[in-house]
Amino acid sequence: VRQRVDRIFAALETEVDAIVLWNASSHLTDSTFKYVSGVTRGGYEGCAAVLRKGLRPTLLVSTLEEESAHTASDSDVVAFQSQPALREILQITLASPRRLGVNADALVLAKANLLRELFDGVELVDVSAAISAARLVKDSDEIERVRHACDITNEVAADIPSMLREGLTEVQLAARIEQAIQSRGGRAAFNTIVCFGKNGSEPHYSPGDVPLRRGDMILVDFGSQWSDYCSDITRMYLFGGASSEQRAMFDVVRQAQASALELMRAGVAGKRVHQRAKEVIDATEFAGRFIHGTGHSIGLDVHDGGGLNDASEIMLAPGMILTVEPGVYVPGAGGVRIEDTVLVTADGPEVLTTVTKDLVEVAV
Ligand SMILES: [Mn+2]
Repeated sequence: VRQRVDRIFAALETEVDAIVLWNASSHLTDSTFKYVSGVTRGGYEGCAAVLRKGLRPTLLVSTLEEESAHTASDSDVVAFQSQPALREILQITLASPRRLGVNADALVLAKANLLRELFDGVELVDVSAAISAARLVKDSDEIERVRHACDITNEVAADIPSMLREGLTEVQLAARIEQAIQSRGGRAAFNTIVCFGKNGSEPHYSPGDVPLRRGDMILVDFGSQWSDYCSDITRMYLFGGASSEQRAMFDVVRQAQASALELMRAGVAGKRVHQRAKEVIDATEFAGRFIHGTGHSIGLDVHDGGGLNDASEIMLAPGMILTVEPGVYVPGAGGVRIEDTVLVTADGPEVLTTVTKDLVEVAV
């Protein structure tokens, strides 16, 4: 874990006296706090971390989470009882810095303003690119945690056919899936997407009070989070037998996903993987129906920085974990997406979401 801070400083383009991570309220926390400390428990609302080159991180934590903070490896922990006390500790820890690195992707403006108030004349330098670059390549501890999160999703996906009943609603199926994740020691990494029939045409559809009918194609996109690390998977099911139209749509996506997966090798540009998936789909009757990027980096966050799309500047390297998830979407008819969480190794791609990706037809 100590090396994670070194990796951030090694990727910096501008020298800074220190980097300050400062969480706001619960959903506005920077998961980089967990990355640099390796803590395995706690939420760290309002807490801060000070990173300095060659030194162990200093975690400034609320007394509400002091015990959890001691699960951090190789960090100094200083507890505070109030935000004014935290500000004082920050001033003592940092003395009078000229340049402070901040993660512009995750620092709220109120905290940035407070830093300027606390440190007269300080220059705040955005170091988010260095943080992203460090986090993009996972170490062995991170890989094991993602692997475990994927094992949970594999087990839950294998159980989905047995959950299906005529009349079951999308929200009810989503709840069953999330309960199955929790009973295996994980929690939902994001709100589970369940689409019945034509609702599959919207990639980020929110499940509704829609009952399952015979002949519906079912798209389920979910992920589990285990020990703070995430997995992400999309699988397709058919309640009954597939029509030739449903089968054709599925087969195109299956082919596109297989072609993209082949390219998940060290040295290949992320952009190229996306182009390959798009080429396969655009050569069929579904041309133009693939309307999003092919994948995203995943780790502490579901969207962990960087991805596989036209604007991608990523060059694949061993230790990167990304999703590969092409799809086709036909408004009024439905959609298909197939998604795996994939580890790039020196020997090629390792698909971590190993459960079958066949279109599973459930007898009704
Ligand atoms: Mn995804």
